[in-house]
Order: sequence, then structure tokens, then C-alpha cells
Amino acid sequence: MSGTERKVEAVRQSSNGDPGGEQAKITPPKTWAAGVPAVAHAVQYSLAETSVRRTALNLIDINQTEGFDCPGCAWPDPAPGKRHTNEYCENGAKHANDDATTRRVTPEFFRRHPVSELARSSDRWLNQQGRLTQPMVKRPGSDHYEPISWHDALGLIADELRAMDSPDEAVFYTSGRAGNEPAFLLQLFARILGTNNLPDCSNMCHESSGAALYETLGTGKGNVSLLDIHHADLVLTLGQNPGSNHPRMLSALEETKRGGGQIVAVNPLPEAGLMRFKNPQKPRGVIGRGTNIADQFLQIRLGGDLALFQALNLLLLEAEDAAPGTVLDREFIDRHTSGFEEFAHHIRTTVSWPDVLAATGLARGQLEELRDRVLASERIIVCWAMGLTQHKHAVPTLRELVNFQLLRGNIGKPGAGVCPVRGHSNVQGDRTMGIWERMPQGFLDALGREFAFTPPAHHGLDTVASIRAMLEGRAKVFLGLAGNFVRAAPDSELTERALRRCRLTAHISTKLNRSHAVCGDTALILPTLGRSERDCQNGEEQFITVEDSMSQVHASSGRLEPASDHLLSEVAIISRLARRTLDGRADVPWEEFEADYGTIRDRIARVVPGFENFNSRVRKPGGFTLPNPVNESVFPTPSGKALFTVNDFESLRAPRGHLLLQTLRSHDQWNTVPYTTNDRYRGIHGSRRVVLVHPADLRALGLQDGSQVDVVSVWQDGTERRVEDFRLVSYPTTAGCAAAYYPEANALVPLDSVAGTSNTPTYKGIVVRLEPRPDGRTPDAATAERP
Ligand SMILES: Nc1nc2c(c(=O)[nH]1)N[C@H]1C(S)=C(S)[C@@H](COP(=O)(O)OP(=O)(O)OC[C@H]3O[C@@H](n4cnc5c(=O)[nH]c(N)nc54)[C@H](O)[C@@H]3O)O[C@H]1N2
Ligand SMILES: Nc1nc2c(c(=O)[nH]1)N[C@H]1C(S)=C(S)[C@@H](COP(=O)(O)OP(=O)(O)OC[C@H]3O[C@@H](n4cnc5c(=O)[nH]c(N)nc54)[C@H](O)[C@@H]3O)O[C@H]1N2
Ligand code: SF4
Ligand SMILES: [Mo]
Repeated sequence: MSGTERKVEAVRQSSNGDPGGEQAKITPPKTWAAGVPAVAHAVQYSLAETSVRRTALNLIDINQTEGFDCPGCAWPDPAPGKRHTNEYCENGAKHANDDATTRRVTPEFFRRHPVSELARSSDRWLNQQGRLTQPMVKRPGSDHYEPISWHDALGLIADELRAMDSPDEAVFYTSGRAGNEPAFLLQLFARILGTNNLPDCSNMCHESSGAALYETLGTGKGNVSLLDIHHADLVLTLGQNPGSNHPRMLSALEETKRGGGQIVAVNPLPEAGLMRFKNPQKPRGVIGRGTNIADQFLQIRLGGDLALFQALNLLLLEAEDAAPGTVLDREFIDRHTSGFEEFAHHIRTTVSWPDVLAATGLARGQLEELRDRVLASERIIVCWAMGLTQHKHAVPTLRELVNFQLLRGNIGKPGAGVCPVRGHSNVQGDRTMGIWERMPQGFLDALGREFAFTPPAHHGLDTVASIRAMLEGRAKVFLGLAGNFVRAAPDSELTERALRRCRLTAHISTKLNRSHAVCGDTALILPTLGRSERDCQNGEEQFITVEDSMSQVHASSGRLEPASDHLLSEVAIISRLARRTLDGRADVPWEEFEADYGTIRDRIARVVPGFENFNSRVRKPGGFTLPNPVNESVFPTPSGKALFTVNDFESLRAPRGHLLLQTLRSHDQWNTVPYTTNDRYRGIHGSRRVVLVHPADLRALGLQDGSQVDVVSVWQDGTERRVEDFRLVSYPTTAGCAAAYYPEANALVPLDSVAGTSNTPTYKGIVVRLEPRPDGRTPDAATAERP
């Protein structure tokens, strides 16, 4: 065997690849979530990753007022006096202990594993290698990362940034794990450099929510609190899987039900957490039957929610006609809104029942039942997540949702409102801090005044536009603050080409991921502290702050020893990089910022509205809540009123022989990072290379449950994208609507396939066909090992 052959053989035999779909074991989907098994799974995963002592120390601290903010999601914590000693869920415990792992990625690891091998390894394997410990560089032409000092690493980036022809050749990406202080510094640095190229994970997440809410209500954020959810008469949850992705939301929904409220769930999948919940924090949750969650479950077609809200709004207008003065909140509509007449005329004259039923896959009777629940409810909250935001017509869908809430005055009163359920734990805070390629001029002016410079006024690049700019050579330097850009983005092969074209890619990260392996000519890994770790600067303990999905701002500080002595905090890395790059441009005390994060907060207080006396208010247990003007019936739109909008009917269709495909999360993954190959609630074990298809579709397509297929997406320009060798799983999804996991299926999402206005990739609505693998053909090695 020659040397190269031996090397290839070694790679094949390594366990860097994930098991293929043929190894999946399928059991029936679960009909309830949480309870004892959930706790056991969390502890099991944690102990596999870290020591008993670190697990215990960490779990005591999660979501406590003196502890650290759970990195799992942006679901809010109850008021300080109302917290449990274990104020976390199974998945929160897994996320926190995945960070606290005792495994380490050392320089020796990189000597053993060339970059080309890492690029063939699965996402799960990369994450499992443990915490990054030292700054590393991959130099042009080399296939290995090697150690580099912090001084030289930051010098390399500064040199590249200074050598650019225009500051717009740099892209600064932020993922929503980053706290407020580092986020504020990153956007300040980018803007002093002269660019608004600040794409973030939000571009792929709730951008559509922000766009729709900002236009109609004048603020891009939700307006409900936990107490509102407890006191609602009716909570609609659409396009979300709280049992896996916001598990503590189920405790809030349990409270809604205890108070006599009802829940309606709208989803193509009968997700376990939407059906029944056994609260592990209560004795009756551990031993009893638990609480039934959904009073009504509407199994909708992908992308059918715009049709659903239009039909519901028509039913409400008709109910008002039948009993004038009893259905609509005329006083609210007259005083606080504009555009009602045009909206009502449009709905009355355009909604067609055959179109609605085809788009939603629902029966008219089901929508009438929903109308009756609405009519019986004084206070209604609508919650949603990615199932609504990641569609071509996401923004009109959300605008129609706002129309629905305005009709009965369900905005600005207790127990009612709009609730976009955010993903990353600080994704909302990062936006508040200025991480956005299109921050309003008022923010830029305040920033410029505070630091004596003129921020660039032209808009920057969002995620999709950044990929195009890198592909075309217009952007050449990529810096990521947290996240895993190549795996989160759509059109994986194109995105990878884009990153590989860069002169330099650098990532401020806690753990190894594919974005470190698919990199520019020069690549840097800048290892940083995790949430649960102690952050000491100049001998003083520091804390960071975060903002949750309900606009509560609070402190977060860990107490575990850092994973390595070489780690710098995110604040330290950005401050030092800025000092090296900017040569004293603008009036910014970077050294002081690094030494005392309180000095950063003093400046945030002067730049960002709502943060007055930031330092003193955030030190109170539980922090403070940012005011939402909507709750005072103040709508900061140009007209000063909430806006009814007119939205053209749209739905998704697949040509004959094709299906619609959504890409989603398993129960055991954190975004681009699968922890295991299982998805317990959906009954899928041992592989993620599966595609869930309705049994009637399997029959109609002449396909066999359990057989292997290639999934091929078909885009309107005639191009096709393919992922190979997925196992068909017969599953009770809506007919015509299939599902596969993110990020394995991201290669199928065309870069051009985006939502109007928000430019969010249409991760939940892609037209595909399923091609049986030729008999006897086994996947080639490259495919088997590809993540
Ligand atoms: N454990 C865990 N927690 C997480 C994350 C994680 O990866 N793991 N990620 C975090 C992040 S960043 C985010 S954004 C959130 C994501 O939270 P979710 O939005 O719950 O995440 P997805 O898995 O994308 O699930 C989308 C849900 O919408 C449904 N759906 C898809 N299309 C449609 C549609 O057209 N209409 C309707 N009505 N429903 C639809 C799907 O069936 C699925 O139940 O979770 C956060 N929390
Ligand atoms: N097909 C498909 N694609 C999607 C989605 C989908 O539903 N379907 N969802 C989209 C959504 S909603 C989102 S939010 C994006 C997520 O996209 P990203 O936010 O870019 O991805 P993550 O997987 O959250 O990033 C994980 C990496 O963050 C780093 N990290 C973790 N904690 C820290 C920390 O405390 N500090 C630092 N500096 N680094 C840290 C680790 O190195 C880890 O490997 O993906 C999007 N992509
Ligand atoms: S619901 Fe979200 S924030 Fe709360 S403990 Fe679970 S993962 Fe963490
Ligand atoms: Mo997200």
C-alpha cells in the first residue's frame, strides 16, 4: 500500500463520519415530552462530557440570578423569587455541559488531523473533540493548523484588514451566543473601520418577524411577558417545536391551562411537546399523566399559515356582520390603527375557500372551530418560531398574523400580544446592541457622537449577500464572533466555495466546527471563554449581560475554571484586535473596556435607548425589562398607529411527483451541532440521514419505507441540488410535506431562495423529488464520510 492509500484508508477507518440512514432504528413517535426520562438523558449526556463535579457546579448555576444565563435558547426566566433551584430543562443542561466538557483540542490534535481531514469529518465528531485551547493558524498552502501567539494572530488579522482596498471587503458575522458587551464592541469596531457588514444568525432566524412587526407595530420585538402567557385565554403556537427547542415554554403553557386558558397548535408534525407535557419540576409531572397541551391541533401544510390567518380573519369579519358590535374591538381599531377598511375589503373580496383548503390541507370545519375558540377568548397570544419565518412569504404571513391580533385589540393589553420565540440566548440583545447591517440612522448618530467618529451610512451585507460578495471576490476577510457560518448558511457547496475564496477567515469560538475546516487562504482559530466560565480581568471578576425573548436584560457570570490558560474573553479579543487595527482612530478607550466591562455598559447606557443607569439596574437580581411602547398603546410607526396591511395570497406548491421539504432540528442537537444521532421524541435513533415522508406519499411515489434515496431539490432556474443516500421513514407528517435535518440538508436550499423583504433563506419550504438509489449501489466513501 502506498503512503497516500494508507492515509485514505486511515481516514475511512476513523470514526469521523456519522452512521448512514440504513443504520437507523425507527420507533413510533412519542406523544408526550419531558418528565423523568428527560432528566436522565441530560445527566447521562453531561456525565459523558464532563466530570461529576463540573456537571453539578454548572447545573446549580444555570439561570440563577447570581449564575450564568442558559446558552440553550432565549426563553425567559421567571421572576427571581419564583425560580426553582433547578431552573433549566433537559436540553439546557446538555447545552451548558457541552460547553463545560473536560475534553480538549490541543496543538497535538491539529498535528494529527490535517485540515482536509477535518473537512471530511462529521459535525458531531468535530464538536465531540472538546474545547479549543490555544490560538491556531493555518497558513496559505498548508494543510495543518499550528499554534500562534495571541499577539501574532491579532496582528495577522489587523494587517489583512488594513490592506483592504475598502472596509466593505470585510464581513463581521455574529451568532446569538455572544453577550451584549462583546456585540457592542464588535459593531463599534466594524463601524469605525468603515463598514456596516454585520450579518448575523438573525438574518437566518427571526429577521422576518422583525421586518413584519417593525412595519406594522413600529417595534421589531414581541410584547408579551411570562405572566401574560400564564393569564391568556388562548395561546396559538405556530411553527415551533417547544418540547425540544424551548422546553421551559411548556411550563408556561401548563400555567395557561391551569388558569383555564386553551392552546391551539399549528404544525405539520404532531410534535410530542405540543401534545402532552410531564413537568419534571413537579411531582405530578414525574409520576402522573402530565398536562394535555394542545386543545386543538391543526396539522397544516408547509407554508399554509398565511392562508390560515386570512381565512380566520374572513371568518371574524363575517361573524361581526352577523352580530355587529360583538366581534371586533371597534374602539381599539378606531383609536389605534389605520388601514382597516382596505384590509377588510381585500379579505372579503379575495379569500377563496378552495385556495385556503388546498394551501392549508385543513377542513373548513377545523378553521370554524378555531374561530369559535377565538370568539370565546378575551385575551389571545400568538407565539411562533422558524416554521413561520423561514418561508418565501414569511413576512406577509406575519403581517397577516398582526392583522388577526389587531382585529380584537389583542395588542397592548395584559394576557395578549405577539410572541416571536427567539432562538439563540442573546440574539435579541445582539440586535439591540447594533449588530445589524441596517441599523437606523438614529442609532448610528448616537454611536458617532459618543465615540467621535462618523459611522458609514450605507447599508451593509446580510448573510445571503455576504456569501454572494465572498463568491464574487468583493469580500475577502471574514471574522466570526461565535457560530458556524458554513453549516448554518444555505446552499452548502456554494457557501463553502465562498469561504474558501477569502484571503482570511477567523473565528472566535469555544468549540471546533466545520467553519474552521472550510476556510480562507489564511485561517485563524481564536479560542474563547464559555458562558459557564469565570472571566477575570485585572484580578476583577467580570460579568456580561444578555436580553431574552421577552426583553428582560440581566447579568450572566460563570464560575468554572476556564478550559485553558490561553483563552481570552470575547471582549478582550475584540478590544485588542481593534487597538491593533485602528491605530487610535476615533475616541475609544479599548484598554479600559477590556479591564472593566462596566465601562462598556456606561457607554451602552448613553447610546442605546432604554439602557439608562444600565450598571446599577442590571445588578439587581433578575435585571430589568426594556419598555415596549406597544404596551402603552404607543405605536412608533410613521403614522403613530398600528397598521392593518393588505397581503396577497401565497402558498407553496410542488409539481406532480414532488414534495415540499422542511429542514429542522432534532431533539439532540444545538443548531449546527448534533450531540447524538438520536431524535427521541420522533422515534429516530442511530442516524440523521433520514427523510420523513407521509405513508400516502410513499405509496403514490412507489417508494418503500426504509429504503435509501437521494433527495434532489429543484430550483426555478433549472439547477438541481442533491444530498445522497437518505433513508425513507414513513412518518405522520402532513401529506405532501417531508422533513429532513438541518444542517445535513442545507445543501438543498438554493442561495437565491429567500423570503421577500427579510432575505431569510427558505429553509422550511423547498421543492424536492426523491430518487431511489440504484439497487446494490453503496454510497461511495466520500459521501459516507461527509457530514
Ligand atoms: N435543543 C435546541 N434548542 C434550540 C435550538 C436547537 O438547535 N436545539 N435552536 C435555537 C434556535 S437558534 C432557534 S431559532 C429555535 C428554533 O426553534 P423551532 O422553530 O421550534 O425549530 P425547528 O426545528 O426549526 O422547528 C420548526 C417547527 O416548525 C414546524 N414547521 C415547519 N414549517 C412549518 C409551516 O410552514 N407552518 C407551521 N405552522 N409549522 C411549520 C416544524 O414542523 C417544527 O415543529 O430553537 C432554539 N433552541
Ligand atoms: N437548514 C436550516 N438551516 C438553518 C436553520 C434551519 O432551521 N434550517 N436555522 C437557522 C437559524 S434559526 C440559526 S440561529 C442559524 C444558527 O447559526 P450559528 O449561530 O452560526 O450556528 P451555531 O450552530 O449556533 O454555532 C455553533 C458554534 O458556536 C460556537 N460557540 C458556542 N458558544 C460560544 C460562545 O459562548 N462564544 C463563542 N465565541 N463561540 C461559541 C461554537 O464554536 C459552536 O461550534 O442557523 C440557521 N440555519
Ligand atoms: S428553555 Fe431554553 S433557556 Fe430555558 S433551560 Fe431550556 S434551553 Fe435553557
Ligand atoms: Mo435561530
